[in-house]
Amino acid sequence: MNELIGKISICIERGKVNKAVPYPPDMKEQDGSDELSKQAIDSGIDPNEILQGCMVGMQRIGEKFAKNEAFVPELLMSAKAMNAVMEHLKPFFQSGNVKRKGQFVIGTVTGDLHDIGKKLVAMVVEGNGWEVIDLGVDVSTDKFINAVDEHPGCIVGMSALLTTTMVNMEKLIKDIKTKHPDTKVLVGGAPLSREYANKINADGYAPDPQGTVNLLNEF
Ligand code: B1M
Repeated sequence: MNELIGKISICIERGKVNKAVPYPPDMKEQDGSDELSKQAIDSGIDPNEILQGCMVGMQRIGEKFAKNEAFVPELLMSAKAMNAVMEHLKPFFQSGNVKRKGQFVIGTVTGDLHDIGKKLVAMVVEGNGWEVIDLGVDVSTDKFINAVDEHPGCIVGMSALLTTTMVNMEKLIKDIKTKHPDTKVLVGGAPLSREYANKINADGYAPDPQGTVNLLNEF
């Protein structure tokens, strides 16, 4: 792994956002994910590689959390560090295309507050020529349905990161399709699978942002 990307991974894992923030104490006054990702971009490193480095850091903090070696505040700092990188990556993923392919409504499902993956999907979809309406996190059935009312013909995307919230997707899909039978609903998020998507009558499952774009382009 490139040295800068390795350092970015560590910043994500440790929740080191920028030089000014004194957290974590042993990294005080060192560059954080903010400065390092800017340096990486300025030195011509592919934004996709920077993103891969971030995912490694997120994976590591997730594993520590699962082993009770890290707790929610640490996850929050990692999320902050990742958001700082995403601010620098946004222009690359969103650049270019006229928004003419259609409208994509996306939200993290009821009960779920994870939004980093959903934001990445939104960014890449937008960069591929779709208008994105991001409903945020903990999105209720009513909010999804209102968005479909307001954007007839849109395609809906749902994200879930928890095994306890992915189960909410089935009812959300049923309710949306009861009111808008022709609306296509795509689902994604770490605990999901194609089999699960089929089981809950989703119209498609995407493991990542590019997979979402590929599915959208098929409709
Ligand atoms: Co939480 N968390 N978290 N967390 N968190 C996980 C998901 C967990 C796996 C950690 C672990 O135990 N190893 C675990 C879930 C276990 C499970 O259900 N099986 C967990 C838990 C338990 C919890 C809490 C319950 C902890 C607690 O309070 N005790 C709590 C729940 C809060 C809630 O939602 N109600 C909680 C809270 C949080 C924070 C708020 C602190 C923070 C989120 C901050 C934020 O998002 N703004 C957080 C974080 C950061 C994580 C980990 C460490 C990282 C998640 C992440 O951002 N990954 C995570 C462990 C891990 O993933 N390794 C963990 C990076 C992101 C780019 O990947 O989101 O997978 P991901 O998105 C990917 C794909 O999944 C896909 O594309 C993205 C890019 O490739 N994708 C889609 C995502 N959505 C899509 C939608 C699509 C298509 C593709 O639509 C078509």
